Order: sequence, then C-alpha cells, then structure tokens
Amino acid sequence: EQGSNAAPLAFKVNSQHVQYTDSHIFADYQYENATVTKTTDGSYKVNPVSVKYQFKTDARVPRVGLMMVGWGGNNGSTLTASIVANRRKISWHTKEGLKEPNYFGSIVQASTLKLGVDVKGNDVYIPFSDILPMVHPNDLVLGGWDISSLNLADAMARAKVLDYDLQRRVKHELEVLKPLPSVYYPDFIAANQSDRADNVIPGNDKHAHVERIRADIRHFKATNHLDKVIVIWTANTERFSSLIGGINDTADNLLKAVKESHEEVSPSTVFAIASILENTPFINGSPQNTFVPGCIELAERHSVYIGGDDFKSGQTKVKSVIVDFLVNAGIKPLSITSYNHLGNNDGKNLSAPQQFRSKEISKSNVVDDMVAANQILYKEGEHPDHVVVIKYVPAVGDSKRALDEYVSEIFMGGRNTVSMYNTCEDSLLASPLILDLVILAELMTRIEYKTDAMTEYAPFNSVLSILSYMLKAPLVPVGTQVINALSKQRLAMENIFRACVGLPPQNEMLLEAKMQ
Ligand code: NAI
Ligand code: DG6
Repeated sequence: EQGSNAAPLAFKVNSQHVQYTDSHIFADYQYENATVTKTTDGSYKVNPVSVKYQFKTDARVPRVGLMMVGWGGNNGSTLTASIVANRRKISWHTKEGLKEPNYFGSIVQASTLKLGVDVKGNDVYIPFSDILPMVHPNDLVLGGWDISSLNLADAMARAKVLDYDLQRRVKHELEVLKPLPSVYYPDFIAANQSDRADNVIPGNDKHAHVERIRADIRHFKATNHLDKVIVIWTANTERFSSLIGGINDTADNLLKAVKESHEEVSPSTVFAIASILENTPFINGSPQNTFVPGCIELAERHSVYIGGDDFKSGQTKVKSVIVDFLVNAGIKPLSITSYNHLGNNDGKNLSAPQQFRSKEISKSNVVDDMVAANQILYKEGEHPDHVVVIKYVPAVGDSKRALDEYVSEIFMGGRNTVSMYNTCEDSLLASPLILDLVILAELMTRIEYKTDAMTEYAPFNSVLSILSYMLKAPLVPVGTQVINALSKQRLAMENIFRACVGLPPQNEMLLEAKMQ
C-alpha cells in the first residue's frame, strides 16, 4: 500500500522556494507569459504577465492497478507480456541472438530530460521518470475486460506480435489471466468483430452495465489492495456517437440516457461514466468521441481526470514533427497524403466504413495548429490538402506500413517533395504509450496547485491536456486551444513537472556559452 513517506528522490532543489516534507514537495513558481491585443492600427500591444503559483506534489508512490478495456487485444496482450518479461527479467532467443526486455518507446521509462548544466556548462540529464516520483511499470497490477474470452496467453498468441521464444517463456504467467466479460453493443464496432464476442455482459440495460463495471473496478481495487486504479480504452475503434440535445449534451442528460438505455450511449462512454463515478481516471486510446459533452461535464463535476483521444504511435507522431519543421522553416506544405496498410484485428475493424471514419477524423486534424501559426505562408482558412487512407491487408499482420508524401512550396515557386516509408509492429509502438498515459495520469492525481487568489490547493482541469504528446486528437479543456506540434507537447510536460520542483522552464539560450 501507499507508503507514509515520500519515495527516495533522485535530486533536491536548493532553493528557498522549494520545501520537502516526509510526504510532499512544495514549490513556489512564478509563471511568466504575455497577453497580446491588436490595436486599431493593426499593430500589437503586448503585456508581460506574471502569476505566482504554488505546487504541492504528493511524493508517496501508491500501489496502482491498470485496467484495460480490450485487454485481450494486440496492445493489451503485448503490454501484459512485456511487463511480465520486464518484471521477471526474462530474456529470449531470436535469430539475431539473446534479447533483453526493455521499455523502449516509453518517454517516462526510456527518455531523459535536462536538469541543468554542470560547472563547465555541460548539460546534465536525468531519466524522465526521476523528475517526480512515479509508479514503475513493473509494479502495475494488471486487469481488464474483453468481449473475447481468451486468456492472455492465447490472446498473445492470437496477436502474433512477440517472438515465439518470449511467448513460450511468459505463457504460464499469462494463461491464468482472464479478461472480465464486457459491454458489447454490436452497432458500435465493425460487424466483422462479432465472432470474437463470446464474453459479454448479458442484457441491454445500460444503467446495469455502468453499475457492473463500477463493481468490477471496486472489486479489482479491493482484492489487489490498490490505492488507485486507472482505466484505459484500448478496445476496438467505435463509430462516432451522434451528438443529440437532451441525450448526451449535459451530464444529467447523459445519466438519464444511460437509465433509458439510449442507443447512442456507446460502450466506451459506459466505461468512462463508470470510471468517473468510481473516482477513477479514464483514458481513451481510440479515436471515437467517447467524451461526449455530457461525459466531460460529468468528469468535471466529480473532479476526475480524463484523457484522450487515440494513441499517437507512428505516422501521426512523425507528421506532427515534419509539418512543424517545414512550417517553422518557412516552407509551405501544400499536400499531405498518408497511406496505411496493416493486417491485425485493428485493421480488420477499421475496414468497416464507420470505424474508418473515426480514425480518419483523428488522423486528419493533426496539423491545424502548425498551419494556423504561420500567417505568412497560409491565408486565413487556407490549409494543405490532407488525405488519409487505411487498408486491411491480412498478410502483413501487426507490421503496419505507413507511406506518406509531403509536397511543399519552396523559394520562388519551387516544389519540394518528401516521401516516407515506415514499417513497424504497431502494437510495439502503442504499448509503451499506454504506460506513459497511465503513469503520468496517476502522477497528475498527486499534484495540486494554488494561486494567491485561492485559499485551498486544487487539482488541475479534469481534461488532462498534458497527455497530448501520446494522443493523436488531444482532448483539451473546453474553450482552450489544441496543440499538436510534438515539440510543444513535450515542452509543456517537462516544464509543468519542472515547475512542480521549483525549476524554471527549459530554455536553450545557453547564454553562459555565448557571452564573453
Ligand atoms: P485489437 O483489435 O487487437 O484489440 C482490441 C480488443 O478490444 C479486442 O480484443 C476486442 O475483442 C476488444 N473489444 C472490442 N470491443 C470491446 C468492448 N466493448 N469491451 C471490451 N473489449 C472490447 O486492437 P489493438 O491493435 O490492440 O488496438 C486497440 C485500439 O487502439 C484500437 O482502437 C486502435 O485503433 C487503437 N490504436 C492502436 C494503435 C496501435 O498502434 N496499435 C495506435 C493508435 C490507436
Ligand atoms: C491504421 O492506421 C491503424 C491505426 O490504429 C493506427 O495504427 C494508429 O491509429 C496509429 O496511427 P499513427 O498515425 O499514430 O501511426
């Protein structure tokens, strides 16, 4: 159970603005920004603003459970097997030799961040996971639901992602893990998924389904002696739910719609509601609009964290780097054409038009902020052509192919075409993202802030936009801007965590190296 004392810290900040107690880190932080207004003559007036924040971080690392919806899928089974291999330090043979387990692809576990500079002015880096006390993936207690009854060992074999020798070595530990029966409304996922659905909660009473999922979360928490549970949707992509006034527009209407088992309440929204009512953070790793307005309001009402949508694993991550680079280099992307083909069950589900449409939407809006940021290249409302194609090709399995072409206008009417071809196991990119989302969402539950105008510490906004780096279509608090540029998303994360330990935002000015 959660210890009464803080976890050992990798560093301490020597400042009057930072205090450490047995259980917490307190930091005073001056947030600097600038507000800009346009004057009547078209010029800008800029007002520097400075706001004092106090951050309070509970430095005690709790015992955390991760419940995956779609546990028996490619991501769920791959992540489970990989955690077991890491936990037990299980190595395995491939034709290239002996392989050791790792957490590559997780920013928390496999990336570093700059803490400062040493006496010679050289950068000093620490593991990302050392910036604040975080849960280690090996310590997560795993569970979840699936409409397919296969145990995790058979699910791992069905996924055909991990090397056979590794599968063989973790099998005994996975075969005792069985997904809980789940909520299945066939209309929301492709008809081609129906033959998997042999593990479903009976009936059509959506209120009873919410209560059943709530009970599952409570039971999992109690039987595993957990301090906290995080629920993540890594199940099939659903179709979008229609947004209907009186049904899903407000929290009360949504709860009423659940009681009436309205047809537009999706399984993923049932899980989100159940999690929120259990005070359990919920993250949506798929593109559909799980977070209808009423669901967001419900999360805010209960001060529960939610995050989404759609894991940003490969093609979109690269896109949010390349377009950012091109636009910031003064080069004007005119068209972005993206083809995918893949042969796993996700690809099979996405071969149905309504489910493809959900993915097409989440993959299509990912450059909007970068384009809008450069009014020299783009007139108001102007946008590059952007086409997204996904095809199901069973033979390639989980090894997704992504082909992208970027055509840009360069100096004096010239054209620049970048063409990319990317091959990778889809689930090996997505699984570490699940860890980052869960570990960072949990960390956020331990951070509170206060301004001079507030008498009590408070949690952040329920919508965790800080998770945007890992998500294709980041959900942000109502009325705030969406940031897709990957470098900005990473900076936001790093700098917020730095603020919690009283450190200034990351800057690369290196003035000490530039002055005489
Ligand atoms: P998958 O198809 O292998 O796994 C999904 C699992 O969800 C299946 O086992 C299925 O039986 C189960 N399922 C379907 N409806 C369910 C419900 N109502 N309740 C419980 N379980 C249910 O898919 P995969 O590859 O694991 O991906 C999972 C999701 O993550 C998909 O929506 C996919 O689009 C999304 N995603 C995956 C990425 C990747 O790189 N693998 C990246 C971005 C998003
Ligand atoms: C085909 O596009 C399957 C999808 O589930 C993707 O693999 C997934 O959305 C990842 O997309 P991206 O653009 O982040 O590589």
